[in-house]
Amino acid sequence: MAERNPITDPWGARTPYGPGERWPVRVDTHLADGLAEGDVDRWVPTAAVLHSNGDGMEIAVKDGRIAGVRGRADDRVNHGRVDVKDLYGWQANNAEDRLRTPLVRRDGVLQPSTWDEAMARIADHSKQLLADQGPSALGFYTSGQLFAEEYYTLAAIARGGLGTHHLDGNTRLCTATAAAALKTSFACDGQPGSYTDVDHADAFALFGHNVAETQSVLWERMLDRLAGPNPPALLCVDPRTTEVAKAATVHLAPLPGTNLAVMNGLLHEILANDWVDHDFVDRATVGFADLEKMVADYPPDRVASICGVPAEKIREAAELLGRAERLLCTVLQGFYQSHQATAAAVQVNNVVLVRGMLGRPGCGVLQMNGQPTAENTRECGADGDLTGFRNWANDAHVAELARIWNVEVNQIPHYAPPTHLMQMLRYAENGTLRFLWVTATNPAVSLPELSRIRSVLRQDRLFLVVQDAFLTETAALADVVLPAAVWGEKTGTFTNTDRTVHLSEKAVDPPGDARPDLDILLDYARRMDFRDADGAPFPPWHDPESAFEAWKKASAGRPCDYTGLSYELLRARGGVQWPCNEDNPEGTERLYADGRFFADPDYCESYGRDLVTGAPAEPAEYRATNPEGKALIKAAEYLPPHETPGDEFPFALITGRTIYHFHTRTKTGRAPQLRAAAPEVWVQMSEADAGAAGLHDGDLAEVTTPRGTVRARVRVGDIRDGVLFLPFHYGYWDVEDGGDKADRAANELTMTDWDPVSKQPLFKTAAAAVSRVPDTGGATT
Ligand SMILES: Nc1nc2c(c(=O)[nH]1)N[C@H]1C(S)=C(S)[C@@H](COP(=O)(O)OP(=O)(O)OC[C@H]3O[C@@H](n4cnc5c(=O)[nH]c(N)nc54)[C@H](O)[C@@H]3O)O[C@H]1N2
Ligand SMILES: Nc1nc2c(c(=O)[nH]1)N[C@H]1C(S)=C(S)[C@@H](COP(=O)(O)OP(=O)(O)OC[C@H]3O[C@@H](n4cnc5c(=O)[nH]c(N)nc54)[C@H](O)[C@@H]3O)O[C@H]1N2
Ligand SMILES: [Mo]
Repeated sequence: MAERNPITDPWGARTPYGPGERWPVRVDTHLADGLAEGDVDRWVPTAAVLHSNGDGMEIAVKDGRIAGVRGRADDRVNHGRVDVKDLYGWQANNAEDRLRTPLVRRDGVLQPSTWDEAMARIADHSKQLLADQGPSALGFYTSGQLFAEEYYTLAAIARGGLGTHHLDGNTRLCTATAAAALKTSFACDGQPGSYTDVDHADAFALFGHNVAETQSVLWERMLDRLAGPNPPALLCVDPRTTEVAKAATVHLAPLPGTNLAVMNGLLHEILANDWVDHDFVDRATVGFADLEKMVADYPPDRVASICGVPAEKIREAAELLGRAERLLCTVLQGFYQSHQATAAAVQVNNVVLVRGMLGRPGCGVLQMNGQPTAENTRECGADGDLTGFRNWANDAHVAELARIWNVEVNQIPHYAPPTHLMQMLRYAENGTLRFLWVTATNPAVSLPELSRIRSVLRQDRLFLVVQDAFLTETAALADVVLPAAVWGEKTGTFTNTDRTVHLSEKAVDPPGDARPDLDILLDYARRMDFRDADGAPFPPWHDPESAFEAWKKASAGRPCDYTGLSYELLRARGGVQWPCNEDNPEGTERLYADGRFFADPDYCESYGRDLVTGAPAEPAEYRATNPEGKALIKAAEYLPPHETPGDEFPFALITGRTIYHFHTRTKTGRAPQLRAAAPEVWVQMSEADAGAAGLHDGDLAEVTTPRGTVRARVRVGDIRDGVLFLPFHYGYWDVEDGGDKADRAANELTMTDWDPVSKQPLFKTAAAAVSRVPDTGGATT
């Protein structure tokens, strides 16, 4: 058989299996041209970093450089398979244009410097601001792509060292809604389910989740079930006819911005047909009566007119959900990046709760993560969360963390909920935030309304530090640029969507003077001379393993308990699911298997928020409604988005991903195979809409919203009428000619608006117009 070309055949050959069987192994490998497995000097264990699936891999090292990757056959997540981006993406590590020295801005120009000069500038500036304005002048914007050890260190520095409330992650753009939905329904973050549920389910339901392109190995697992005996039913909810939709038993293609109405309609049918596990609902939940009352207003006919989906399809979808015996639901950006994001994602939890689909093999919900290490940003508290899934509104939890850090409790700011990113940007815009340190994210491409973002980041009065492997669009605006070691060049742990923790070992040295993020952060802490209550240097750890040991202590007794793990154990065992502690030495496959939750008022991470306004619930209110710590069923009414299609902007614009690129392409754009597979931005539209606009495949079109314009080649088909789709991967770092590439970042078009509960910005709700750019038809770029 000819060898597979992963670009043209990204999911490879099927290895079918039946319910309850073990998913067969298939090991995928890609090595540098001409290299054979036998030539490799060393194989170094790690896991995938270009999505959240956590696929176990090994890095091939040849002559001190990364020279390929191979899947780990024994890994619980992927059974040897490797996503196409991971097969090729490692080449970015070896790119010629890696940052090799720090850069500082002198006379308006970024110029090479020493580490000492760069770090001294940062520390001096910090000290000055602390003295003049206090800690609220300083903020940190981090990632879902560092390691747990690094987030824990950043949280300790920002909250325990400096005492600023302004620390958030790009998880705000990514999985803030996953966390918010889990906190709403279970009073705590953490995925109930496990990837092995795919092996047992008799129905999959994917809500705004294009798993085929965004977690392709998980899709391979699903495809292998679909190709095997007794295949599961599949529901897809997505306005595009994705690969998932093509394989689906039922495909609902709602108008963007109507997810909550769809969900209320599905729940209306599930309740009306009494496909309800009343025993489970009575025993394990509170709030069912509110849901009953709410969804009574959403009969399929009404929902059909809101969502532009036939009422009959809604009934079919509800029946699929209602009759399943082992139902696995997943949710991702089609829900999270829309308005009413948390409210809609919570209704998926409600489907699972009313159907009693928790804690058994094949049953559950994965409120998906996107980035490889987003789970750790949340656990460690490097976003708006309090370290260890503690509760900001519970003073005893803040005090406990202060004890662990040995700092005064008032050193940790907790007078208000922590500042979310969109608010930090507002403070920077207003001039109260004067220092922003960005690690491992590229906001000048990935945030909404880029013209505004550029004007905020470019201000003279804002001291901008950017820590990255490349001179990104954001780094180009910085006052100081710090060259970072990345995956493969440093050691640390990270946790995927289904709570599987992997150790990722250093395989090669970073290029030039680049340093691991952990070392850079600890260097800053020493220069700032942070001290604990006894005058000892804070944080006290000094390398990845000592940071991990410290993090374990902070996680002890919390839902994400890591105390049973160690580097040694992870080396020996590969991926292990938390909680892993004395009670669960092997790790934990499924949460809530015993119908018990982390929801006790004294223990829970969150008291919840109002789903429509986002107002936080009072502790007393929570205690009164949920004294026994059950799961919470919360209902919400549908409201239309703020910006809807109209005369001038008649289309709903959505944005998202292709299988070949990761985000702003800093890695995948530097891998020749991936770059060639998707070299330029495009706009997807339906046959009918293209016809009406006089547009054909390959024509150059202009997509306009009230914020800006993007030029993109037209791709016709596989999307519902009235909707335009743009991939958001294409920034400007590699634009050589101005030409028609000058306007190509999707986020020139998106708006400054967010979900009131999770504060996640809306990347999938905007009104747009499209028109043909004259005399440019035909030729594709
Ligand atoms: N290839 C690749 N894989 C990735 C990434 C990547 O950049 N490239 N990034 C990783 C990260 S960080 C993330 S967060 C995940 C994201 O993974 P996904 O969420 O699967 O990806 P998206 O393409 O953002 O959006 C998913 C789907 O939402 C649909 N959608 C848009 N609007 C709506 C709506 O109003 N309702 C519904 N129901 N659906 C809608 C889109 O048509 C799209 O198919 O992918 C991860 N994996
Ligand atoms: N329109 C639109 N916009 C979106 C989305 C969408 O669907 N539509 N999705 C949103 C989502 S879900 C996400 S997650 C964001 C992603 O947005 P970004 O986080 O901005 O995307 P990346 O390109 O992954 O940027 C990560 C940066 O970190 C660097 N990096 C990688 N590893 C390391 C490391 O170990 N250390 C350091 N210091 N740097 C490192 C990379 O070189 C890269 O520049 O985009 C969001 N923006
Ligand atoms: Mo993401």
